[in-house]
Amino acid sequence: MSETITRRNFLKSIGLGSAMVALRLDGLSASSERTKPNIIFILADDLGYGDLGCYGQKKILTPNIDALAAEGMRFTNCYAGSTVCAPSRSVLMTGQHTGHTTVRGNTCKRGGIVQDKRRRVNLTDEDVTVAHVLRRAGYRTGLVGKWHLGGYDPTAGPLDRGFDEFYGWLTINLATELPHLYYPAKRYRNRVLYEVKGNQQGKRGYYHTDICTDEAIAFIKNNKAGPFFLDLSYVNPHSPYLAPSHGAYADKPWSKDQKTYAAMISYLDNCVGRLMQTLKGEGLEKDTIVFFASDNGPRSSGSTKQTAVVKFFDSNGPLRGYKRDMYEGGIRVPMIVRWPDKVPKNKTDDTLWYFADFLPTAAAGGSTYARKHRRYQSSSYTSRQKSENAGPVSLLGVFRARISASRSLAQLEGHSSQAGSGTKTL
Ligand SMILES: [Ca+2]
Repeated sequence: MSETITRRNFLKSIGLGSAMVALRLDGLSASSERTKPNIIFILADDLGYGDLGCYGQKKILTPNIDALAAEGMRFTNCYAGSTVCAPSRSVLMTGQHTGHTTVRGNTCKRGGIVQDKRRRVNLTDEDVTVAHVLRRAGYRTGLVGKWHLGGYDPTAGPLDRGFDEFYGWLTINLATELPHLYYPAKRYRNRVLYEVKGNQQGKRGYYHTDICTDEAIAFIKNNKAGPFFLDLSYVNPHSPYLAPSHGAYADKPWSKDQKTYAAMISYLDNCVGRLMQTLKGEGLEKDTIVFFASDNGPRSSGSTKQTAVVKFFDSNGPLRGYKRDMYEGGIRVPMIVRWPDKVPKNKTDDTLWYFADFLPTAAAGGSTYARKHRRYQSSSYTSRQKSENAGPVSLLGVFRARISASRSLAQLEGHSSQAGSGTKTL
């Protein structure tokens, strides 16, 4: 008989069930007033491994995300939770693989709620999310954008699953929501569904990516005393292809869909730039870990036009397959981590890890978590390296190892530079 992990057991096991919550992230100096860094996880939707300049993209401009990579670590072997949206996000939120996490597909065959001929399940009261863990550790937790883990259950939204604040949308209703995904008439602000200015009566005045960015910036400013956890879940470049303009691609000899797809990614990139400017402006840069990833590979199914677009841009890079395919192109995703002075700059790293490792990394409770629950968890980069089933673990050790290696290298280079300058004095 397998043991069931309850939320209470889980929190108890990682030391959060008691009043003495001592969780902290390593890496900050003892003299620092802030012992818990802010955490921002930026998630793109259906962005391919090859869609960013820093991952080899030649046609689409992504200078701001490339700058994140130049200022941090770019991982080449990071895997999403699954090949489609909902289960990938469920893995990210719960730290459990798709054999154990509750939401294992965008739709399901039993359980859950049926609506519009689709059956969906939701994260349950028993599920523990990274937001639960960080909130118990003193973090203000916010989700901006796409949730997709509520099924059709209105009582399973982000505010019911560990988040203090929510600005966005719940579950796709394909018939009514998808055509309006990028210019929504209504969005949630916490539990209130409000009318979005500029998008009433079919008008297209306020692009969804701008809405998300504005809400994210407001969340950062309102919570700058920290610590905060912001899950910023954009929908670019998920279909339907829709952008405010074709921008830098207007005069390219491309199809309309190709121009729009490129513009959607560059628009996302611009919003990431706005977000980073906010962090700098508020003096939060060094105290904030920024993750950037995609929830699965580039979309090719749906129409031959979509396939033509992602093939044109080589959106899966050197990998085989696309979204929904259990091949590398469906599940291996861009992953950048930026944390000044705590992860090295401009470092490409082939460490093997995946979305389930985010929870223990964020909580720095990985070792305890893995030890207690290894039988429930998949193998992780550590277990693959050590050939044992250790379960998801914190990546902080990888960050520390790489930064110390970089410092050693810098010291060596500095030493040889000094030696070099010394030999020049004739
Ligand atoms: Ca997706």
